[in-house]
Amino acid sequence: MIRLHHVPLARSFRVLWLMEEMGLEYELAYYSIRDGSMRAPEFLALSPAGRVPVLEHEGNVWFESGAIVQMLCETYPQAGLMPPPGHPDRARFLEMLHYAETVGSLLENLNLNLVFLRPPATPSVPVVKLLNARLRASLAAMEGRLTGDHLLPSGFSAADIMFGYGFELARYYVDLDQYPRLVAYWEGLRARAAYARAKARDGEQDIYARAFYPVPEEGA
Ligand SMILES: N[C@@H](CCC(=O)N[C@@H](CS)C(=O)NCC(=O)O)C(=O)O
Repeated sequence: MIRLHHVPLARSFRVLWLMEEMGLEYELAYYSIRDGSMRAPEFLALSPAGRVPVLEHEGNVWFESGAIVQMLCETYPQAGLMPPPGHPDRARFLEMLHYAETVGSLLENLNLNLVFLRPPATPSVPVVKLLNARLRASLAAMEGRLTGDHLLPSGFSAADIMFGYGFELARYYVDLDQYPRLVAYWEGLRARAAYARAKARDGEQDIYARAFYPVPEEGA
């Protein structure tokens, strides 16, 4: 039995997409970040920080998207979505798996400031400016490095799922037209049949109410 604990459009989408790429059969348990369900004792027993994704897999419980992605790639090596130890792309694969969370943590902090903070609390403009600049710099660095259709010279891998997911969400905070290579790369990923199948099961997101969240004006 495989069950993914999932919030639409959250990092659990990485695992959903990977499982579609692998052709696995799985159930989804849906949550919302907004309704307190992720602070219920039953959920905290699965996920110590009350976060998604959590994957129940054949009697084991795994959390942290990067770890789950790596575990699935190791459990199903026939899917060929991870260069094994000793492969020339192995180091780059691991770098990208974790770089995806450098981007993910910036997005998360922008979300906290601009999406989840409730009045009378107001976002810190200097902090949001800094987060936005760091997000742009982390994407620009990848724009400069990308040389082909995928992050690894050997082709599509789970690293594209980890990083590509974050690139899609960056559109809420930065103008993606600044990164034409990454946009072309992302268009290629979105065209994958498994991505479309994952999107069909993702569910209605209730995180973002707007299409774009600019850096607020000082004193606004
Ligand atoms: N590094 C963790 C981060 C997980 C995480 O923060 N997930 C978010 C959704 S994208 C979450 O569950 N947030 C709920 C909360 O912060 O209360 C991972 O990659 O799995």
